[in-house]
Amino acid sequence: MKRIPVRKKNAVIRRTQSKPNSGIFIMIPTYNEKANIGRLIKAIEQLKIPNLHIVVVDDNSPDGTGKLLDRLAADRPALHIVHRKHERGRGTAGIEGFKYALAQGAQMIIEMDADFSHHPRYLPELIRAAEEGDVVVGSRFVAGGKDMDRGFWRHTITVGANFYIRNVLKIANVHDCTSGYRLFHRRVLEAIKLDNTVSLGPCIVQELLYKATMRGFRIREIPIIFSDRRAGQSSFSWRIMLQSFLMTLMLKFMFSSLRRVEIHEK
Ligand SMILES: Nc1nc2c(ncn2[C@@H]2O[C@H](COP(=O)(O)OP(=O)(O)OP(=O)(O)O)[C@@H](O)[C@H]2O)c(=O)[nH]1
Ligand SMILES: [Mg+2]
Repeated sequence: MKRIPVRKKNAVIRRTQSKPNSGIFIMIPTYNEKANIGRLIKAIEQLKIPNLHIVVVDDNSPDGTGKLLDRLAADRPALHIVHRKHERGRGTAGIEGFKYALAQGAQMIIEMDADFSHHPRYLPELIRAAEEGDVVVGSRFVAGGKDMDRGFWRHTITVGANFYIRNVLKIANVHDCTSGYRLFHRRVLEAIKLDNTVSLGPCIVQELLYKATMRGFRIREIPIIFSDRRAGQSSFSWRIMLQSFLMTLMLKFMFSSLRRVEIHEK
């Protein structure tokens, strides 16, 4: 299958010349994940999930993740790479990946991190649970889930952040609001209007969850054991934490008037 580079603003997208399909897309944002991403892609392939595509959005990682991805994609028609040359940020990268998957005709889109904190062994269960929910969250804080190996401070920050977000944004029915391991049905991402998102960084996780609940979509949680990144440098910083804290207030301020409408089928 011939690969054509498509230029879109600052992004160079490599995609296959195939008709849009109706499968499942896994969207993985990467920044300096050379030590993880190849192994993750192979681990996902071993699950042999039918009609599965992977789209990786790389922000010109200095460690050469992008070049590695191009090599991997050369003989994998179901692996799509979006290279962003000048933009940076977990938030906007994720949105770019979602938009790419929607344009390809994806019916379900799963987002996950590249560093094995989100283990691929949970993918089949996420997909199964999608029969009962519009969004399925891989959750550390339901029975059977766990936040493992993360050290006292990271764990405490995660628990505190969840308490804060659940209460400020009033999404008490979701136990793990900061989990970026999730499945969305296509209809959810279409309703959320991805072009109107405001989060640049990791706060995008809360923003999409908040907007999905405000629009009445059904959220399901399945337990996952989250472990610390397998390789590479942690990107956590106090600045990111403060940004997320303030962004949560801003989300409340900006979007609390979104109507809670029941738009899911059933
Ligand atoms: N494209 C893109 N991906 C990013 C960016 N920042 C982080 N990511 C990716 O987003 C996912 C989550 O980021 P992580 O660095 O794992 O964040 P974290 O889990 O809170 O913290 P650590 O695992 O301790 O680093 C990973 O796959 C990252 O490679 C970015 O600026 N651009
Ligand atoms: Mg991580």
